[in-house]
Amino acid sequence: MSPVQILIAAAVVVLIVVVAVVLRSRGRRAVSLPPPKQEPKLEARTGAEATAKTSEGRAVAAAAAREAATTKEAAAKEAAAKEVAATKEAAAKEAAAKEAAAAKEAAAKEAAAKEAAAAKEAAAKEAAAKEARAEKKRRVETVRKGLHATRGGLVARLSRLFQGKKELSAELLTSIEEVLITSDVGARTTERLVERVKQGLSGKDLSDERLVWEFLRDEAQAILGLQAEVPPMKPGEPYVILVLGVNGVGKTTTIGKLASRYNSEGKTVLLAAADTFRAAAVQQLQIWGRRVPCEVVSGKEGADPSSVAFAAIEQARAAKADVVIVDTAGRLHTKAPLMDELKKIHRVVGKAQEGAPHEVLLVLDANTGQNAIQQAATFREAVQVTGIVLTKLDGTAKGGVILGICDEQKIPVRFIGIGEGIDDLRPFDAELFISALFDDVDEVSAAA
Ligand SMILES: Nc1nc2c(ncn2[C@@H]2O[C@H](COP(=O)(O)OP(=O)(O)OP(=O)(O)O)[C@@H](O)[C@H]2O)c(=O)[nH]1
Ligand SMILES: [Mg+2]
Repeated sequence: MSPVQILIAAAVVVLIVVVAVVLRSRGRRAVSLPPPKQEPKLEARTGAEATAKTSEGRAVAAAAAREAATTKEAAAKEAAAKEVAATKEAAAKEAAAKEAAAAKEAAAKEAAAKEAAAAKEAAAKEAAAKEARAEKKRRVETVRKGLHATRGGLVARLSRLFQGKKELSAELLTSIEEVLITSDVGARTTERLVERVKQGLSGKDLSDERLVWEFLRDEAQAILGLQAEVPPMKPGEPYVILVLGVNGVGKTTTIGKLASRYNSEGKTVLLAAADTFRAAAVQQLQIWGRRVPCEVVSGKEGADPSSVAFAAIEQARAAKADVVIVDTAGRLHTKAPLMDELKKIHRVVGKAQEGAPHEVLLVLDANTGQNAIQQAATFREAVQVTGIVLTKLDGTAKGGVILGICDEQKIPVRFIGIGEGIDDLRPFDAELFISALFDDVDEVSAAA
């Protein structure tokens, strides 16, 4: 063999050996490894890879899908939550709106109800005020009728004086003084009033008559505005009124009218006939007792007037009567025994009932003018007079005396008598009296 052949042969041997070694090593690896997979063909391998890739992709896709699903779910959840929240919010809003609307409606209803109530109240008030005005007008009219003569006298004369006057002259002042004096206003009160007129109206334009009447009204109001202090009535205790006054002024008549007033207020009244000097006096009171009607307690003719008053109060206490009115004799007040007797009655009445007499009313006849002022002075020296009853104002032009009595004696007027009828006694109301006397002066001046 040629060296070349030898070389080739050697190379072949080496190759065989190498191949054998390689094969062996592969065979050994095949033992430790899982049965060798048959080397797939290229297309198969590519499929597997693709499969592997696909499963990976699927996993990824699945993951992605899962993620997507999760995201979707989350989104859905979020959306649902949002929707729920939105629904909730909408519901809340709707509820709030409903509530607000209901509240508004309720408020509107309440406001309307309030308004209606206020309107009703206002209407009721207005109606009451109207009625009160009408009632006041009626009362003023009644008193005005009663004061007809005084308006025709004092007021008409004053009115005539002021008519056409531009200023207050000395001559006008003298005329005013004369009218006041002759209307029984009283000397001292006249003097004071003229002085006030001088101060108040000097330098003023008197052609505006309203000014003059307003001034006179105010002055009269200041004099008559004394308030009577009347103690309150206590249930179960008789309220005792002692009635004084000279002969014929109207005591018994006033007592009858007063009893009727209290009776119509639902009070039980008892009259004490303590004028025991005349049988006719007792009978006159009994007639009133039947008219009212109320009980009359009397004693024997000539009995002690104090004992009759005492017995009447005892009877009233036993019978739980509300009011006892004591009639007294009216003999001339200038006789000392009468005043002593009145003091005694006053004392005894106080013993019969604590705090009695609750009122001591002095009855004065407006017709007696100046004399009435004098009577007031005399009676109040004997007993504490708490109020005046000025009677027969309906028949006199001298009603101006009321100014003198209040101004000089400082005793408040409690009632006025404006007629003989049972209803012709009015509680004295200064404002109403002044209105009845001075208002609508044109009427009196036209009538004068
Ligand atoms: N016009 C009018 N007459 C009245 C008024 N008050 C009383 N009289 C009348 O005056 C008269 C006398 O009244 P009386 O009540 O008897 O007087 P009195 O004070 O009791 O008299 P004596 O008991 O005698 O002291 C009677 O005719 C009454 O009708 C009144 O306000 N106006
Ligand atoms: Mg009498």
